[in-house]
Amino acid sequence: NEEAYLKLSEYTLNHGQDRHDRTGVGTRSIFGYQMRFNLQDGFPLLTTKKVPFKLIASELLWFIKGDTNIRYLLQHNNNIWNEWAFKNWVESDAYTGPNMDDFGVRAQQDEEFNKIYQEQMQLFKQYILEDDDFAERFGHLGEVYGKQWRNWQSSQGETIDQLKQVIHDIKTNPNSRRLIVSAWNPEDIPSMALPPCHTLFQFYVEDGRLSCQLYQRSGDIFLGVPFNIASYALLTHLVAHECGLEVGEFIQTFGDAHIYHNHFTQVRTQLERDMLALPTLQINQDKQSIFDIELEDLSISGYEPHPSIKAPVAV
Ligand code: THF
Repeated sequence: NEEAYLKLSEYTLNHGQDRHDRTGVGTRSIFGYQMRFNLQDGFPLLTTKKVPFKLIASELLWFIKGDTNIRYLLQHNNNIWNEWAFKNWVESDAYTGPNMDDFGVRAQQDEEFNKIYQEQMQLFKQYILEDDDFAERFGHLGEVYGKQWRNWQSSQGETIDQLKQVIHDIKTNPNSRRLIVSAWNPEDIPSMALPPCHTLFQFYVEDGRLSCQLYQRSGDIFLGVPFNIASYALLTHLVAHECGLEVGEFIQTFGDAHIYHNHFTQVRTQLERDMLALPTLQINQDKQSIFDIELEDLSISGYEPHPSIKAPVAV
């Protein structure tokens, strides 16, 4: 389980190619890789560093609701998508503050600028939370996961609820080879803050166990991937719970998996640590449907990881 993740980190560090990337930070990258997590062995929340389960759960519930506005995330103290919405604001006519060009890279290199950036980000969060019009205008990330999972726009002007449909199909036709949800909508790519990294996932039912495989076109190994593993493991648990199935495996298949150049020291620190016992997930048994589950209905127990390791996120 966790070992598969540590092997990916180690392999990429030792055998990856250094490349330039869109964010300007630079990565070491490999192409084509697969990890398997047996969900019967425990919930795959990494123990070699602390991974914040509540942030993962609130992000997933946000997708499941079909929401694409960061306001819900901010209401749950979840800041992981702020930079992408912030970018829309500072690049718009409505923004009159100090110049924020290339803020992601500059905030890391220039302490003076970082202060100014933090101030603007604080303001941005406050406006999103307190001003409905502002949130409507700048809180949306475009047609991202929530939109494609729940409200895919068809050429006939209808919307397709892929998630509801796939759950229905798992219940009625578990042997189907078409249990797929796609977030990759070529028509919508230009309007997205960030084209979906989790391109497509497929379910598989065997012996009363539900497995899930994700095809991920791009993975930030140190920051994003630990979130992604836990997020899809949680999704698999929630869908299994609704369908009256046990959980099987989560399989994560990558296109470009990479470590950012400013994460190398952190990765090495993590690789020196010993793995600990995996936690277990509890879901409120009074709720059956994935669409009724709220943050309070989910908890993790037996999680005593090594301390968290801070790292800057590339925008
Ligand atoms: N962009 C990049 N460069 N990496 C990503 O992982 C990523 N995501 C989402 C969209 N774009 C991305 C955002 N997901 C963190 C975790 C997940 C994110 C973004 C940021 C992060 O900073 N995690 C910290 C803790 C954060 C906190 O406590 O607030 C950590 O230590 O894990 C891929 O989904």
